[in-house]
Amino acid sequence: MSITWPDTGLCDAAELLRGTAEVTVLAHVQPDADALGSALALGSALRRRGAVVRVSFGAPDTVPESLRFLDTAGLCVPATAVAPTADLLITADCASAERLGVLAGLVPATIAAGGSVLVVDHHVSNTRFGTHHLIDEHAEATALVALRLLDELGVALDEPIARCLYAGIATDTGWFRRASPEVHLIAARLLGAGVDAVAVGRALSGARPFAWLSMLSSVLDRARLEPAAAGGLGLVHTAVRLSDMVGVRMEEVESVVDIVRATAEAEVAAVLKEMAPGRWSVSLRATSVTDVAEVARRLGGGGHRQAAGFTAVGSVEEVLDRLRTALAVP
Ligand SMILES: [Mn+2]
Repeated sequence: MSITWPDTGLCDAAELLRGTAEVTVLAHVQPDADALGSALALGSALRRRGAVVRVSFGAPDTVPESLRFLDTAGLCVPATAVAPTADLLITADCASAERLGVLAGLVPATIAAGGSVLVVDHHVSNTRFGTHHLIDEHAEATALVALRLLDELGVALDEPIARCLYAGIATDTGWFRRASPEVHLIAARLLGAGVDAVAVGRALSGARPFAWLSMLSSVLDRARLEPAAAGGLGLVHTAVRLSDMVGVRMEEVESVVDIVRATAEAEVAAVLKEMAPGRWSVSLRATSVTDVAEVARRLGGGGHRQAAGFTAVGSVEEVLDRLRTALAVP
């Protein structure tokens, strides 16, 4: 049984940050730019205020190569080097404690030791697993929630912090395609702080190993369109097998869904990524009406309306069958 605390105001969250001397900031496992960027932006601001800061995530063991340009202050430490003694634990972009992977135990440990756990997030499915919660499910990115907190704290935006926030916002909005006018204004503010948008874009999605091309060639060749699936709106899917992943990074594997989702004849796109033999991490994307967060939830996962995921064990066909069934629920 878990206890849920009510949501915390911006003012109270900022107060929590002001009073901390040692803080651990965690992103979710397999961090993306929003999770790690938000964690590093908050961590950098707190380091500047004199706190001892560690930023980490449950897996992988090192910072994904394409995200290393975000950690200019060297705040990231391996999960094994996270001290259990911090008086404040902040989680960024984590909808549940399980998303912390091997570090999930830090939540009850911190609370048991009398510390606070501040959950900063934008997932509608957030389970409110901390002691304090700053969650805006309408925010396009956790980085936007983090920025509000930094503004409340009175932090001056320098380029490294602005870069982290910009990276999170840019990726979570599909390079501003799904960004509101307000978010464009925030992006302008971040660019005004010195962010090099071209360099961020190149680091995150424009600098891929040559092996990416042959991986794409195999994986896209196996893509299938099922017009009758998803209530007749269409499903397009493919799988990235372990044997396809030779010579590419996880970043390249994660990029496949952004190509597959462009299929006009399909409302829903699914990419099965083989994490271990027969163990799959599945990315789901929807174009308009389908709520893939709900579909993912039925399969034990979660996420957002248009971007969600779940994990599954079995053959590709078995996983797809479960997905077809979950998509068929009206
Ligand atoms: Mn996010």
